[in-house]
Amino acid sequence: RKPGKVVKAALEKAADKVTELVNPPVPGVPNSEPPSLEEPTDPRGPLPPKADQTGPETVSPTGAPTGAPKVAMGQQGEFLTTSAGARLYDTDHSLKAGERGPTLLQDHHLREKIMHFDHERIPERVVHARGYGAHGTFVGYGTGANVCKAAFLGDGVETPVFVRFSTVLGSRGSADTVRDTRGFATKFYTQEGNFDLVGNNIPVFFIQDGIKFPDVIHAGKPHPDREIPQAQSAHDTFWDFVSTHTEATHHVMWNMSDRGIPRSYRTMEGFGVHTFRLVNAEGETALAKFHWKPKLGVHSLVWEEAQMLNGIDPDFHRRDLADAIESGAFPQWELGLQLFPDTPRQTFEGIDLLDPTKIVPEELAPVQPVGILTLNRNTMNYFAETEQVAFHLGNLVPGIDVTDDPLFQARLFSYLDTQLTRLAGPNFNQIPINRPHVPVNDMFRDGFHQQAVHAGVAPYRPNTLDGGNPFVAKAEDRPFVEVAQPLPKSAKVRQSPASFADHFTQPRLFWLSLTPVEKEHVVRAFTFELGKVYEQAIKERQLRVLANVDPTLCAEVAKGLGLPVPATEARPRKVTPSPALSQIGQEWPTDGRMIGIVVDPANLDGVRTVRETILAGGMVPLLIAPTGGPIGDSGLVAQRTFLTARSVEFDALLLAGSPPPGPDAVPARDAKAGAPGDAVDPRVVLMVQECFRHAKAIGAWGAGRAAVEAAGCTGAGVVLDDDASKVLSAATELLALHRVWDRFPATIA
Ligand code: HDE
Repeated sequence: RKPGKVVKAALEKAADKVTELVNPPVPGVPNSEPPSLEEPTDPRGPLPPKADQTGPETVSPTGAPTGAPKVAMGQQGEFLTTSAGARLYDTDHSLKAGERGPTLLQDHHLREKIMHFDHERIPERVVHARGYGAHGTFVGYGTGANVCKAAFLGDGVETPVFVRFSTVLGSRGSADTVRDTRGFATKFYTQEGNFDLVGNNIPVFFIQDGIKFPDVIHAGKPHPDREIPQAQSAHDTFWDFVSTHTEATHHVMWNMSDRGIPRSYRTMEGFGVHTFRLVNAEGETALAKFHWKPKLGVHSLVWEEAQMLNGIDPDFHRRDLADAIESGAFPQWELGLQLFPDTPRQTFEGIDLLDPTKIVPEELAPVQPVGILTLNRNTMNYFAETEQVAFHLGNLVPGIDVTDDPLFQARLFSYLDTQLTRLAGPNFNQIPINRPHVPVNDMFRDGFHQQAVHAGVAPYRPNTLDGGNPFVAKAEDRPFVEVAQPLPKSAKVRQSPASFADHFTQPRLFWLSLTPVEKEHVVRAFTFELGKVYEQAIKERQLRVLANVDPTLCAEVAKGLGLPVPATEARPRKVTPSPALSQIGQEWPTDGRMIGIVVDPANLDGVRTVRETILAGGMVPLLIAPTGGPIGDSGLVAQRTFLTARSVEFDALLLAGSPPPGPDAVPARDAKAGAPGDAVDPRVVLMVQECFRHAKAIGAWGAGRAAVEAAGCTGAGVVLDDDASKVLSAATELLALHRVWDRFPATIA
């Protein structure tokens, strides 16, 4: 009467039999599962997404609203299912012929789960593989409207954006604080389609013609035989290339300067590098260079700090950006334009605007702010957003057009082409992070990973079957129209204009614009990098290049390398320095700067007030104590311990106490009993010494002074006082200058 039950009972009996046969009981081992940890069994509704995790705007592949929930949330649905939606009752055990038997081929869930996992990785970007992204908004000031008709620059117009910062040379898993150029790519989801500004934190490039891009990258990437070194330029092939391509000198000068090791993405300038052509509503054109100016100022790490961070916290820049956004300290950059008349020669003050190895000093063409970018939302899924975002210089909107810069032109091909491999087909603009926020009505069809179900029968124009749709836009519908730029009267040639041959004037301009301490850093960086080169001939050749830039630079590097200064005919060119190129000498807001406070739980004098004042000033106080968690019953909590804290995390260090060595402290090897340092935990002493070496402000009050004394650190930027508030205000003043450079006066004039 009840066949279901009968069949079930028979099946269970048979299964028991099979189990017994295949998996005979082992004496002493119970034939049952170990007790599992308690887990929730009742399906619940989705958890509300965190405020900063609403994910990318999701419209349909054709741009029409989907009506679907904004974000497909993983781990939030009621039941675990297969990818085809069938509910699953177990995902921890494969289907086996008995508990100890072989796995059955029929286990669809096992095969599907492993198959999908096997294919989770996509090729990393061929350059800029290591990156980090965040969402935000751009608000136009309206000040650019007289030169550019792009709607997103209009007064108060708010446009969603996604920004991806990156290093260039390293693999996806490489460290953040390597010496390298940084990418600064912005996708503006404008009401006229996506505009991608794919820039760097250095305003010039290594090469003048895109055809050399594979060469410079092959030289910069690890050596092909052993695949070392990772994510850096301190090796033979890089210096072999740049010493034989003197057009790279300007970019190399920037890389060897502090710009190559930014303190944070939040303190980095961005540059569009190439000259663009802007068009206003009247059809008038102007040439322009794009700049991003960070509200927090331009700050860098010092080299030793950068090297230490690569080991201590390889995700330093990622963490810094994500933490700042999470805490509500939204980083901001102003977008600015340098404007030049669109003359037939396309030069400005003798500088060739089509040469991407040249800048135009800000003193000659001031950067005019046209809008502000705020990053205010972290990604919800790294892969879906940061990894799958695809930037392309050809994504332009009405009012912004290309120029004939030969580097720009080659990029126009590369950024489309590269996605075919990386994102596996031509439909990458249908991936949510890449979708425009306006309707898409292309006539592209089919292809791998097609997400749209296109209706209609006539994806061609003109047609009579689909009502003539889609129509081409008329002038009043604001289409993108290329500027009718006249072509030069010339034969086809494979050569560059004569002006491209000047490779040394601007590197010299850069060098002479730096302060002595910045120059010293450049010298040390060249000496370090060339010191890692094996081939003597390469070092000598690079010294000859430097002789063309500046005799002092060349002589100082030669001294460090222990090589003779090359004889040269080079006569220093006359240049007018551009103070805007220096990072030192201004005061900047201290918002978001990290201040470590070493505390001794036995004596918390002044700690609470100092902590609250730091927070009220928009900075981040981090209490460092012998152990983590609540500090006694003070209500204060230690966020760092002597085991987890290293100096490189902090912009300044304050000491409210000098805690004795903790139980887990390893004394210095050469420590003598009774030495002054003995009374203080050696890790605190090390922290003070490192902060001192890295020219950071150090302050101590009360018992904290003993730790500074034990570290043997005195002089500029070390503030000792009995009054905790006075110490804090002096340290904050020093922070605004970024570092205490006076501590180590530079020896280079
Ligand atoms: Fe790129 N570049 N590039 N580049 N570039 C790529 O595109 C290329 C250049 C820049 O966060 C690739 O989607 C060529 C200059 C950034 O996703 C690739 C040339 C500048 C990013 C490519 C250049 C840049 C890229 C690799 C010489 C500064 C990361 C993956 C003609 C203005 C974008 C990808 C992101 C990425 C090619 C030169 C900036 C291969 C051929 C100059 C910020 O298409």
